[in-house]
Amino acid sequence: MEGTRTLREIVEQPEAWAAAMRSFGAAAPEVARLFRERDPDEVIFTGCGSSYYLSMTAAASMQSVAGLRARAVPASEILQYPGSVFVPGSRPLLVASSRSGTTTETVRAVEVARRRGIPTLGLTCTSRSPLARQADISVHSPKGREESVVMTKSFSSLLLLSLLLAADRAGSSALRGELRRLPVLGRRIVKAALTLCADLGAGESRFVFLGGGPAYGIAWEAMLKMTEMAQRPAVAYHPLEFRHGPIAAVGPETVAVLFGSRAGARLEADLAGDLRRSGAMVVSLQDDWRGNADVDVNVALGVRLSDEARCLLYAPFAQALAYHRAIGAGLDPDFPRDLTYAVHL
Ligand code: F1P
Repeated sequence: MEGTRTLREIVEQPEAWAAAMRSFGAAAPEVARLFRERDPDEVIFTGCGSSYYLSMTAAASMQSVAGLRARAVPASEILQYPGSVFVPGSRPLLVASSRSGTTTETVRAVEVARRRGIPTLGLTCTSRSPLARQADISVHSPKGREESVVMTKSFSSLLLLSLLLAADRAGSSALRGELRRLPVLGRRIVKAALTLCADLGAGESRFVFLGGGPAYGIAWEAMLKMTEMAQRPAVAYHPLEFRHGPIAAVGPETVAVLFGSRAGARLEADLAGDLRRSGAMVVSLQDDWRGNADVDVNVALGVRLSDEARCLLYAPFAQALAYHRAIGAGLDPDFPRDLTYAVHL
């Protein structure tokens, strides 16, 4: 049957998260030593495709919870424009994520960093990979590896590793406690996502994904999933940026999915109203149902998590929506057109 692998891997996510947690726990002392010895004043997260998008969420979370300067940069930029990434005199640490551990740009970005004496940490689903060999330390997502070309459980389990890293750097037992709840919460969320998304957007042709702060990376990942699996036009923006031009192209053929936050709840609710008035079908995901009542589909997760931890639970909705729209269009999500498991240059 079409899409069986992808569907299975979406469902397997909570198990992969639990395994990633154990794996991070085992590696934590070594990671702490690297930070202690090298004392970085900045963390640069990198990767390609989904691994770059998870880096965006990781960087936003690291900086806001640990107060450590952090940003995400596509691995290709490190290769081509290292001078625009690394600041002379600073002490960065590079965190490179890659499911395969073989993507050329990511492996080469680690080589570039090493040549500059920059410490490197790899996050990967493949422990015996060029990335794992190149990086000073690598942390493994043991159940994140997929058969499918598109990244689902690898994305969320690598993201979880990076959030655990942020919680560790922050010394935040609150965030650690939240992350520990995710495997159990995930089972209910994955089921809910697959049910909710079965027909959602089946009649619409364009998708807009909006998320701010840590959810910005999730919005991009949702855009990528829709593009890869369902080959539907999709864009991603920071929520309030959307009024600055892109809203002009919204109409009844548009589904706007808002990955809501606590931090921006009120302004995001106003935006949802404007999107609706522009004719879009508005789907709002947040923790609390009171966040956005005036929308077409109101998904209240009811999980009482911080914006950083809740991001991980948004991923299954992004994946399920793209999966169902691919199946609905007669496409096989397991074999997206012109894509390979990893890009080798
Ligand atoms: C990254 C990636 C995937 C994308 C595509 C090619 O791979 O860009 O996100 O879906 O299939 O590879 P990796 O570096 O995480 O292995």
